[in-house]
Amino acid sequence: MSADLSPIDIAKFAAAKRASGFVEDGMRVGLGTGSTAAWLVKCLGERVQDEGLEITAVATSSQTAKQAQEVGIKVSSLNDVKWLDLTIDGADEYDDELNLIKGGGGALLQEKIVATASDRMIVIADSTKKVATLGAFPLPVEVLAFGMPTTQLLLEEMLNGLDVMGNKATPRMAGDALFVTDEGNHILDLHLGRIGNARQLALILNQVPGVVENGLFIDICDVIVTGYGDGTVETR
Ligand code: ABF
Repeated sequence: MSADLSPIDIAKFAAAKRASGFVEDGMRVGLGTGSTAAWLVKCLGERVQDEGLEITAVATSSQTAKQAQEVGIKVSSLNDVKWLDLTIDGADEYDDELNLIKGGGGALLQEKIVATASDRMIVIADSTKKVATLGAFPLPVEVLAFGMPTTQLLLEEMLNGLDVMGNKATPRMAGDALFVTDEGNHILDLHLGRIGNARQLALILNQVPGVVENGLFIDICDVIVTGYGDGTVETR
């Protein structure tokens, strides 16, 4: 690991390195998306090269699939593998109940399917991702392109009728250009500030016609591996 890494990168690498140790020979492993997950893929690639680790991986994005193949990891599809022993992925926020906001990288749909189709889900994150209450990070919601912008209006109407810690939701398109996911859907960012009842919101969001999935991961994560800028790691 080169000496000129920032403390955040040291933290991400440390978490990824520790989590890579949970992967055993012969496992079917879901590989996440994002910069922390990229460190994980790098670490697993080194184990493939150094110790002949043999795993079957299912990637949560085309970007992860490409990186995994480049480091010699066998990549398959969830349709072929059917179920996974372990998924390791990043997160944008996590709280004390291990509930997450994910999807800032635009891969939330595949990430949630893969994480749910796993015996265990491990999140790897730098310590800045820990929050008392979810919501400071804009909540990504994946919507069908077909329904836009009507779906956005329906979402705003539904959210404005909800008490999400008294914050007025201002859903808007991610970035300037319409962000299009691997599946051709769009991502809306909900700037809620604080989400008082994430469990309730996760259920309600998906009732809005045109919403495909949302970035609230409730009761999915089993273990959090947190990395710190000094290279130390905490697993819980
Ligand atoms: C992915 O990792 C996304 O769900 C999440 O948004 C992102 C976190 O990115 P990073 O690891 O780069 O902080 O799993």
